[in-house]
Amino acid sequence: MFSFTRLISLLIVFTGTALFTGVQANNPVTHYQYEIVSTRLHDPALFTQGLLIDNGYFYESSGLYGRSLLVRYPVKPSFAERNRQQAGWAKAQKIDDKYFAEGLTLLNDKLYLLTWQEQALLIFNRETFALEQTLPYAGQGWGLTHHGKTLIRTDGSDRIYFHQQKDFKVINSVQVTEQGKPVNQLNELEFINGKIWANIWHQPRIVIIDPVSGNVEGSLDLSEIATRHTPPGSERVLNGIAWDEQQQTLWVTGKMWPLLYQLKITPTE
Ligand code: DDQ
Ligand code: CA
Repeated sequence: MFSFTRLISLLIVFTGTALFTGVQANNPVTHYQYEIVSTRLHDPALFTQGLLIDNGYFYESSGLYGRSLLVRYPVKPSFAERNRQQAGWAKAQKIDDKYFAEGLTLLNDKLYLLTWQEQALLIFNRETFALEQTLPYAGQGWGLTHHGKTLIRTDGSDRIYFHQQKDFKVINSVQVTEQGKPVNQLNELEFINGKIWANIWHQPRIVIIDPVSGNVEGSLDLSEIATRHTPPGSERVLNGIAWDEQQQTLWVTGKMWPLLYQLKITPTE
């Protein structure tokens, strides 16, 4: 016999599930718009992987086997650089040929650099760029940023991994979904005001992710800028997001792009 209480509990379970999936599917995505505040020359030799700003300087990692690099250059170009109309580096460090450099972040006085398939995290002195430590990890390395002492990594999938700083052990991970659907190929990252901003490989778009739920809360369409620099089918894709804390603007570039763009971001009405 079907008891009344059993019927009621089934009803509660069903409505609960329906409500839950309903909420997931309706999670609204805020669309952001941008205004180009300025541009800066970017060395088109750089196969941009990681990008960040600290104390008036860009720090950038450049990929590919046999030519990976770590570079630093001022956000405001020098007079000489402007005059010669070509981008220059203030400091550069060649990465060992066996590595394909990927995501980059700066925490305290160390630069943390991921490698694509080599399962090695390289830790450099921020001033001298001397390699100080190498730590192992499992899986691929794509994007890297941090929040406090927690390092945040992508691996080209729909997951974001949280690592503790001292030994790079994974402490947590979250799946990224947009209106309930997984978002794959997450690449370069930037932690801005409590949210994770990520660009997606081969897409001219940045998503804004809640680090706790993995839910995509915002989206920034950069196709107008990307089409200027990405020929169809090429690897010269949008990659590189850096937050300018002083100016409250977002800098973006791409692999082998000749420019960096400084953007003022606002939600669309
Ligand atoms: N990843 O950075 C997305 C993880 C890997 C990119 C690999 C692209 C290699 C293509 C080589 C093209 C040479 C210009
Ligand atoms: Ca970044």
